[in-house]
Amino acid sequence: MVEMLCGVLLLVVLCGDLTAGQTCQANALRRDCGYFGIQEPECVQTKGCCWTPTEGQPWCYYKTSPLSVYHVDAVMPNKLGTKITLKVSGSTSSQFGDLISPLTMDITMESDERLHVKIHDSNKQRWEIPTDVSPIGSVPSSHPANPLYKITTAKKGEPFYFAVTRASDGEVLFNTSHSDQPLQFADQYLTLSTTLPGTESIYGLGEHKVALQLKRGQTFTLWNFDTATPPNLNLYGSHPFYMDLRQSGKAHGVYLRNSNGMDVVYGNNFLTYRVIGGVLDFYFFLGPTPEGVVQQYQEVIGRPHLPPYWALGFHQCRYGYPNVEALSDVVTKYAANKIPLDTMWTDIDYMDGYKDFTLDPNNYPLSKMTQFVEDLHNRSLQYVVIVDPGIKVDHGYKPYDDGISKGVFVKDKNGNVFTGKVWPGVTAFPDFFNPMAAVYWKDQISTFYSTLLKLDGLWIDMNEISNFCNGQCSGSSHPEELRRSVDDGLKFDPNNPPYNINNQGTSTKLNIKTLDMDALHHGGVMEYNSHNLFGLMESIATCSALESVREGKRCFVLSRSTFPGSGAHTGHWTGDNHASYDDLYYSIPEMLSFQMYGIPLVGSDICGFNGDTTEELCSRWMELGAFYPFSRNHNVKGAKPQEPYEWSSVAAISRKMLGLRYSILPYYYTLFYKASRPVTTIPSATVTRPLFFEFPTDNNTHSIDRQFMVGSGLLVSPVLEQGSTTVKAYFPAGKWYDVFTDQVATTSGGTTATLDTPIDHIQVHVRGGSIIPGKGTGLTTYDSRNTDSTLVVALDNNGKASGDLYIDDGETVSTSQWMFLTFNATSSGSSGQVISDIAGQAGDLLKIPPLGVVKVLGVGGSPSKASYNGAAISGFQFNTTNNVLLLTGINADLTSSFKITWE
Ligand code: MIG
Repeated sequence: MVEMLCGVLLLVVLCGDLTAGQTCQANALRRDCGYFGIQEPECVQTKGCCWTPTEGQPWCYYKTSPLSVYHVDAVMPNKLGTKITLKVSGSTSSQFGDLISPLTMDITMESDERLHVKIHDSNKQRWEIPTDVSPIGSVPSSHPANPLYKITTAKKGEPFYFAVTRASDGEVLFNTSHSDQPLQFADQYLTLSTTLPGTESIYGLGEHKVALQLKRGQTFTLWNFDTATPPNLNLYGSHPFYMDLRQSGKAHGVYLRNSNGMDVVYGNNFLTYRVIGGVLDFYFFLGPTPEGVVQQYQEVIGRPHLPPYWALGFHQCRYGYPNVEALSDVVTKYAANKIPLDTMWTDIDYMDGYKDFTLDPNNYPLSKMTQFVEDLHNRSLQYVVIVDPGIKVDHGYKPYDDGISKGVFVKDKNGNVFTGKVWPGVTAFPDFFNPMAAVYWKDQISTFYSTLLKLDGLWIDMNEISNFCNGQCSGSSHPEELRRSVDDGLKFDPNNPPYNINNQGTSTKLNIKTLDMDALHHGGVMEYNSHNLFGLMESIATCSALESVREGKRCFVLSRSTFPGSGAHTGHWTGDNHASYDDLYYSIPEMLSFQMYGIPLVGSDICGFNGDTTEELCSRWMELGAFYPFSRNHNVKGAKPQEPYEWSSVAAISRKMLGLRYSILPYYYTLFYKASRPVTTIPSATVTRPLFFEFPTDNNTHSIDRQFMVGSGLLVSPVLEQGSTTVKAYFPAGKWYDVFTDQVATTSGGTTATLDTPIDHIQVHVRGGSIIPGKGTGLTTYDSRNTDSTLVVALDNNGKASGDLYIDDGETVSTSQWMFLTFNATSSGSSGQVISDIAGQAGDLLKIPPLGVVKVLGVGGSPSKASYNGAAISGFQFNTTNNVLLLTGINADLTSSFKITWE
């Protein structure tokens, strides 16, 4: 294009000159040439830039030249794909730095469902995410047999583009031949666009507080940042992954494996990546089901961690518990009110001067704390504390001295320890790129565990990294900090990249509330490139430290900052939400998005973190939160207390909803097991999921994010509005039963119903065709695990149902004893049966409580007796009004196959 312009317009002489041919293009991307407060004369006359006042954009901006285009220079097929080289024809100068030429594009057909396309500098190794931080899955040795995709590229000599289509129907999934926005690959600005049909639904690109289905006309910025969750803006974690669901119900996924800051612009017929470093490393997942896309993605980034069983119990936390007596008081009140509680938490309040790995000698003295934790353990409860990455700079404080002597702290550009400011004051940060940092971190956790408290898990906060200063804290912040550099030119400057991502919506500097971009990690890795990885790397070190210190028990880690791969090591809570109905709602799309990101153990602060909650809001939130995979009530310091027993109404609601939760934890735990498994004979799965995962061809489901499914069998429809006592619930096709009343809500589905849902209720329906394994309830998971097993068999319109159950000890890392059971029910008229099969097993599971109760919903005819392996079941009840068969006292041994029949 440049060549053509130069030729046709006879500007050949000028084409070699950098500034010649440049014009003011107000509608193109603007590169800021000014600073906050600059006026037109200085901008235009002194700096030779352009001036166009436009809200939300730089008013003073550089002139730009027409975009240069890459052409295909060579095409070389190889064993698993093709290698293509690209060259810029004409000038390499561009708006955001010189274009790199030549580039190499490696196309690798990694499996039938997975295509890998990587565009990088042919001559120089650029920054890439280490594979031991965020994995890349295994690459096969032979060409896939029946790829579900086709990739086409420009031919030698043609302007570059590539397109991915679905092999079965030729539908175009990704196509970069976007003439306005061709590939640009400069050192600090990499952009690529794909065209979209305009009728697709896009999900992902988190972490943001937005609707599940992303809205067009919005920029999704990925840059880990600590903020009290404003909608739309970049939050704590970065997940450069999206799912694209087409109207046909077929889905595919796109993962850009890149840790640099980026904007992803979603427009009417396009999606554009604007990335400020690294390489363009794309993975395409062909699905075609949404669940398939997620599982294929997780084959690359790593399977989710299987949490200990107790992690699925209820958790209570708050910031601002004044002392150990307050903690005991909470635990006592839970017990007195008979509200389930598995884990008590402590925020930074327990520390001495907010120093990690210490105890406040006055309010949380060691002797009392030891006793408190021992009491918890004696009652089969767990204890989790917070730990922040900032280590106080304080000679004589061992975690600091150790870090200095091992040389494990992040350095500034001059090689000195980088200092920020967090809760304890001036702090240094462990650098997990340094292999010694993992040793250092384990030492600290180990010492804390052996000399202070026998904790059961760790909560890792502030790991974006959050800093109270903008960059290094030395000196006060200068007004210049607000100015972006005006004459940095186009050479690599990590603190002032030529293209500003939309950090917090203001194109502000990258170092606000975090480190400087030239801070140095081990091996010369710059913060600029690795910023988004810190939380993931801390999660890896924390989980592995806990598993070694706690001798083979599965780690429990809860991290605020996450990245692809985090789910293998940690769960996530969605950070500082507000006690508001808006945030009650947003907790659903947030939870569902993290299922796609491979971090199934997720939930929001129940009853709301910031601000005072109300009795009504907390009621609604306890109802919804009882179904989050990770269920924790947490509150900010100074706000009104919100433990569920604070209101007798909320206490009753919590007993009812957590009671239900605990009674179906075997179902949740089985889902977690399936989430953690590679795709084998036991199908992998998400834990909670959007309705469209189960009903992709029902377009009504594509935008639903006020309801969700737990596994494939439960549909949760909460009240999310103040003052409302009804829910408009959509029932996809099928038969649906009310979990509380066993009544049939609809036999056909495809309908929206308005359901009465008073303040003490939430709508939960079981889908005909499912078998939900359960237990008796309990005040702890320990107690409920010791009760007899139960099965709810919800027959579909054909009289069939199926389900499964995973059982192990619930806590060891390499469980040598486990069992995976499948259940299948068939019936016709008044007779039917449930058969159990052992689909997988290792070792002997001794002392598993037997199956005590089977409830069958949707029974035809009117059966009069039932048997277990041929012997009559005496506890027989059939309710002719709602067609529910209840079998009790069955005493079936789960460790061998069995058959239960009725007639
Ligand atoms: O600067 O540890 O998101 O859950 O209670 C705030 C105190 C630090 C932020 C976390 C929040 C926690 C709080 N923390």
